[in-house]
Amino acid sequence: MLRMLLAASATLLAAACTPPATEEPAPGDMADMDMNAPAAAGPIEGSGTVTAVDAAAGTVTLNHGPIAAIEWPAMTMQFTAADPAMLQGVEVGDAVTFEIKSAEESQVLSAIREN
Ligand SMILES: [Cu+2]
Repeated sequence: MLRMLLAASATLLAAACTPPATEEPAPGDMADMDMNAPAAAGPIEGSGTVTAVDAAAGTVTLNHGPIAAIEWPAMTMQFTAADPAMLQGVEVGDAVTFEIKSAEESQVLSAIREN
């Protein structure tokens, strides 16, 4: 039963991390878009605390604050570094500022630095 609950939470977390902007726009919608809107462009900045890091795998888990540009609430989730070398020197407990590559690749970090 516990296993089922954990699986359900993981599914909910994944859903929360999927920005609605990835849906295909209906024909004609492009004309109404503000192409200069920050939400449409990457990278997207966020901040948080490192809760796990695997430099060899190129992954880092962050407890991040809300990210308005992609309508994310605060949560803890795993990201993949665009370049694993970015994670050298990143340690659990570090307070960091990071950049998400784009709304479409929202679980890829293009930058991370300790505050
Ligand atoms: Cu998240």
